[in-house]
Amino acid sequence: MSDEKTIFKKIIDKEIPADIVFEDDLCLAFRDVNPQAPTHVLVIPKQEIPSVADLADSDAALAGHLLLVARDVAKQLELDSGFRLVVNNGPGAGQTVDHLHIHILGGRSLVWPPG
Ligand code: DGP
Repeated sequence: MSDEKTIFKKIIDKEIPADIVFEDDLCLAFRDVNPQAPTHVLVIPKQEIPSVADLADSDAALAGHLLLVARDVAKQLELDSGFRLVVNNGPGAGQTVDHLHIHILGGRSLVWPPG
């Protein structure tokens, strides 16, 4: 991993602003700057883990926590008719920020399969 802070680490450290919808000791959820749906939120761990592929077995509780926070944020934002969780892993999957994040997408109908 490069020594340079990722943009998400700068958001965690409050060096750059973000529209935060949820925060606790372990994670942060904020609105995506380039929304792909009427509601598009990212859930990220405060711990610097670059991607799903970098999760350790010992991160199991944290990984589960992120999923439960995504559930709670979807409820908080009233995505009652449905929402999608997406985790891009690696450049081939379109990951552009090397800090693990779960996309929450909702507020429109979502087609399958995704692109
Ligand atoms: P991915 O392609 O899965 O790595 O998604 C990264 C997302 O991060 C992308 O949808 C745009 C979003 N993003 C990038 N920079 C910023 C930023 O500075 N602020 C916010 N809120 N979102 C950002």
